[in-house]
Amino acid sequence: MSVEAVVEPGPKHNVQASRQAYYDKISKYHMTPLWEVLKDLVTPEPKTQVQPTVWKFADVKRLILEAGEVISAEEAERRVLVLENPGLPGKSRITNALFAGVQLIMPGEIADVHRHVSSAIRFVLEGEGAYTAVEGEKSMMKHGDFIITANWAPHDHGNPGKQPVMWLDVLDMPTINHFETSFGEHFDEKMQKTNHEDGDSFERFASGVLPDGMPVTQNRTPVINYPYAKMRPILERLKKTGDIDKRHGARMRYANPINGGPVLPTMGAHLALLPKGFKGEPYRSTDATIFACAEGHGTTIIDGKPYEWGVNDVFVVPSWKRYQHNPAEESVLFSISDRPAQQALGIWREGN
Ligand code: GTQ
Repeated sequence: MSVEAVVEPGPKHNVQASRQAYYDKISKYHMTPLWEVLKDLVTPEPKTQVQPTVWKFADVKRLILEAGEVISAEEAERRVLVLENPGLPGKSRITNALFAGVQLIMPGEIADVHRHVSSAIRFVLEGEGAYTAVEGEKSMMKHGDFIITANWAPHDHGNPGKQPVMWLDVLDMPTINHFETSFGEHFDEKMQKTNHEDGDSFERFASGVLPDGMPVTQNRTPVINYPYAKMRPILERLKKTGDIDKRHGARMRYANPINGGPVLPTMGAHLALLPKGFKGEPYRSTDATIFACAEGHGTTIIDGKPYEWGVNDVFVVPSWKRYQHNPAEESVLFSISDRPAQQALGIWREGN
C-alpha cells in the first residue's frame, strides 16, 4: 500500500468520482469543464503536430511517373501525389493551414478547367512544354516559375509538349475548409479560351507601371506567372551588392505589384539565394514554412536535427521550430507559408 493511499484514501477518490459524475451530467446538456482542457487551449508557446520532413525528388519523380501508368490526368481530374505530413496522417496537409502535392501531366494530356475558393500556387520542378491557363492567360511552365491561381480563378493545365512535366502545388484548402467556405465548380468546356498571350500579366502589371485607373485595393496579385528567368537575375543583383540577410540569404518576397502586399491573402512566398559558404543564423516564426530547392544542395538544421536537400526536394519547417540553412554550394530556395493570413489577423510572430 502506498503512503499516499494511507494518508488520503477516500477524499481524493471521492473528489475525482464526484467531479466525473458532474462532468457526465453536464455533458448531456452539451457542456464541458474548461478547467480540464485550458492548458491545451492556451499554451505558453505554439504546439504543433507538424513534423520536419523532406520529400526527395528522386522518390517523388519515380512514384508520380508510376501514377502516370495507373490513371490518366483526365480520369484523376488532377493527378497529384499529396505530400502528407507524417504528423498529420489522413489529413491531406503538409502544415495545419496548407496542402501540398506534386502534379504530373504527361505529353498530350489535359487537366480540365475548373475553379474553387481555394487559392493555388505552382512551383515548377521538372520538364518543359506544359502550360497552366489562368483567367484567359496561357502560361508555359519552366523550372522555377511561380504561378498563381487566385480564389475563384478558372484554371486548366495541358501538355502539348514531349516531356512529362511535374510541379509543386500548394493550396490553402485546409484553411478554406477550417472556415467551412469551400465552393468549387466545373465548366462545360474542357479548356479555357485564352485571350491573353503568354507573359501578358507580368509585362502589364510588374513593370513599374499600371493600367491607368486600376483600383489599388485588390488583395491578390494580377500577375499569373513570376518566371524564374526574370527572378534569378534579381537574386544575383542582391548578392553582388551584399544585400544578404544573415538568416535568409539574398531573399526577395513575391509581391502584388498593385499594393506591395503578398501575392495572395492566404499565402506568401519568397525566393532566396544562399551564397557559397553561407552559414545561416537561427530563425523561427509562427508560419510553418514549405521550402523547395530550385538550385544547389545543402542542409537545414530544424529543431536541432539536420535535413538534407537537393534540387527539387521539398521540405517543411513546423511553426516556431528554430532552423538554420547551411548550403553546400550556392543554392536557391523557394518558400511559401500562410504568413499573410497570420499577419492580417495580427497573430504572426518571429524570433531567433
Ligand atoms: O491544379 O487545380 O494539387 O484543384 C489540388 C487541387 C491541384 C489544380 C491540386 C486542385 C489542383
